[in-house]
Amino acid sequence: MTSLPANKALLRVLRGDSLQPPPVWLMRQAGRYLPEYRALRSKASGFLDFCYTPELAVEATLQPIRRFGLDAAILFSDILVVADALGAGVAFREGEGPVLEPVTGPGDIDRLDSSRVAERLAPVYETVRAVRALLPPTTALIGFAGAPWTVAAYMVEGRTSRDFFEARRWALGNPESFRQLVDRLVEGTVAHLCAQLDAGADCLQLFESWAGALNPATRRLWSIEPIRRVIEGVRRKHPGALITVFPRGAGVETGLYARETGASAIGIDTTTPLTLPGLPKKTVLQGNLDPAILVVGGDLLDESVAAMIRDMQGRPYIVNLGHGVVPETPPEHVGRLVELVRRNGGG
Ligand code: 1CP
Repeated sequence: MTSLPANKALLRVLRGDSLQPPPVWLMRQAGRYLPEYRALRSKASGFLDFCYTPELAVEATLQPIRRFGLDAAILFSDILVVADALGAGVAFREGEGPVLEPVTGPGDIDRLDSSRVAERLAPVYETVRAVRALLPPTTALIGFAGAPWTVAAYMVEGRTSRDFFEARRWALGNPESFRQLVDRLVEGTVAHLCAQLDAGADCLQLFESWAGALNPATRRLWSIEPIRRVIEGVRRKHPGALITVFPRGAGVETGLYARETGASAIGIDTTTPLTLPGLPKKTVLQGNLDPAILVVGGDLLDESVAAMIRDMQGRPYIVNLGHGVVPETPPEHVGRLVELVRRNGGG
């Protein structure tokens, strides 16, 4: 038996309730800052093998929940599994990050097959089902995917990049063929997200980590519009699906994602104030503690958490970082953050 969603603080807030204390989870809450993660990681050869081995991925998902009692678990996986399932040949190299067979033009798009994404990612859904069965009834399970632009940017570049120049050049110079790449990604992403909901994920997050690489015109065309289509596609099969969008680097245009994508909530990044003008009052917000503050800890952490909660009082709000937990983070500081949220938020 699954528990009633009403028991889960995160889902109540995603539906528009304002809760005291607010729910708290952290982007990249699983990972190298935890000694138990490093021990587990050494059991798989490649990072993707790790993601595709349910036994290991389940354990990585649960580690931060056991240690900190967060309000949500996020599936342990990566945004690039969709690129891998499309046939982009993804590998992760130690210390270098992801390496992909670059998609360099229309010819390469033809070999990307979006119709078999959910079939190829079956081990990921097995992980979702197993985590679902093991989580406490009050802990939500978040499924996720990269937004089409961010995943396309890695596929075109073939690796990470400071500014994703090749992807931008293609999107600007040959929008017709770039649209075909984005269309495949929209289809593959919808299939992947629906399969996670089918397997028992309570809600979803779309990571648009490279929204900041676009200009206002291309942001509308290649970020906002594809995200809108992904959300519409998911809700065609799962009406009312709760979907958070994290448009990192969208700056003053962050509010457009709230108004134009159909998102249930918006993740605010570290560089953008939670009180940004132009964010509709009823928008559910998530964020945005600087991950470096979580590394530093001490009074700075205490004061920053208190200030976020004070600023968001009376609004539907989810405590999180403004980007992922970094490996330098002392685990005790995460424990302290959770304690502060429960104490400040409750008082
Ligand atoms: O061996 C390792 O431990 C590798 C480090 C690692 C981890 C822990 C990578 C490689 N991915 C992950 C897991 C991961 N990635 C999760 C798991 C759940 C959790 O949050 O705990 C999630 C949600 C992601 C999402 C992800 N992957 C994003 C979006 C969020 C963000 O950070 O902006 C992106 C951009 C990636 C790509 C990626 N995965 C890994 C690396 C090194 C990179 C490249 C990052 C870059 O371009 O700088």
